[in-house]
Amino acid sequence: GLYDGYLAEQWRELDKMAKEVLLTATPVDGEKEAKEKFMQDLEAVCQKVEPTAKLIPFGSIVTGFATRGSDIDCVFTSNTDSALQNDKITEPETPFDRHDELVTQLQESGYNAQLLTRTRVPIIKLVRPATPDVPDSVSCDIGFNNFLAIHNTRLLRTYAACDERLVQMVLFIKWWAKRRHINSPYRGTLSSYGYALLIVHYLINIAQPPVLPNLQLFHPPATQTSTELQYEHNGNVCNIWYLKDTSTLPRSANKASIGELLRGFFEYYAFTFRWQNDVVSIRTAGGILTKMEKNWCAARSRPGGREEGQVWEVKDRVDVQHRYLLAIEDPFETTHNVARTCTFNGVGRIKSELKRAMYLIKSRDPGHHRLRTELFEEA
Ligand code: 3AT
Ligand code: MG
Repeated sequence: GLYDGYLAEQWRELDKMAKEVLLTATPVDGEKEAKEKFMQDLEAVCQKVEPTAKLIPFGSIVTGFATRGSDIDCVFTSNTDSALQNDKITEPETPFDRHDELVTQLQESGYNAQLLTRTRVPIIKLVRPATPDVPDSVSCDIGFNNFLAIHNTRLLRTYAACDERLVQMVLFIKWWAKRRHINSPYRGTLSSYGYALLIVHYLINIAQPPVLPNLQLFHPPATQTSTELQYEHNGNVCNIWYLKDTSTLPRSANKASIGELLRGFFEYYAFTFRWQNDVVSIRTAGGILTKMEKNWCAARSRPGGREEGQVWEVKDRVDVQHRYLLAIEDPFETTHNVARTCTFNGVGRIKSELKRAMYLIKSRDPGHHRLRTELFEEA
């Protein structure tokens, strides 16, 4: 009917835009190789300090979610026994602690390297300057104990291999979120990793028929060794199993275009997802848990003064503080809220950006001029 025609028109416009965005957002030719070369050179310098040093990449350079100029994330490992062997990654028994020596060596080798020690764990930050072939300067973070990130990166990479629409959605949403300034965990909004999890949840549980299967719900074969099932991190045992060989899975029965899926994504998070109560949990059947059942809201009796910027709700005659305003459970470290960086104002901005996007998508301006010019307008 009329409404179907109206919807189809919105999908078509978004689809056209998505193609344009993918052209601009995709890294330039040779960018991935240049980033890998940069890491190899760094690794060689690290080996001057610690001969067994290896840099293991994670994040968007591995998942394929990298946009133009996006950063390089890697983790330093120095113990060959604990290094990456096949699919096994374990934390080193004696963590590397000569960070200062390493930074000095990097600086002497000509890198502009800095040790950040005020962070929860030490991080070395470097920048690969722009070159004629790769015109964006690229920053690089070397971490020392975020081995779990290697696992969650591989989970996302495996999802990306299931259906190419995941990468396309992530690139579009990241490009939009960056332009609208709602992709800065240090400034109260959500990391790229958080957006990727929101999209994975949408594609597993909300899009019908599903675009992605839930890889964490397949049963592990009896032959799996314990290092492939569990990983101990910060004293928590994480269940890290997921289906890794997806070659025998059937293709998704969902044939929706990117435009249709993007519209569905915006509509779901702008109007259907219950931000107050729900936790996005991609490992769980259905994809949603509640803050109550995860104990992600602290029940307190009504205190004298409320902290500013907190949301309270009266339940069973006590005030319930929503400790996490936006809740996205990490797929492996289930006590970790990936969206814990989001402040009250940050969540408000994300929500209003989602609604704004929906409003623009639905606007019936001829040729959708407003959609084209305003959706990606620098906020
Ligand atoms: P960019 O291309 O850098 O924007 P990305 O996919 O590399 O996107 P991030 O740089 O945000 O994403 O994160 C890199 C990886 O670090 C992704 C994930 O393995 C890990 N990570 C990031 N944020 C979190 C978090 N809040 N909790 C757990 N792991 C995280
Ligand atoms: Mg990154």
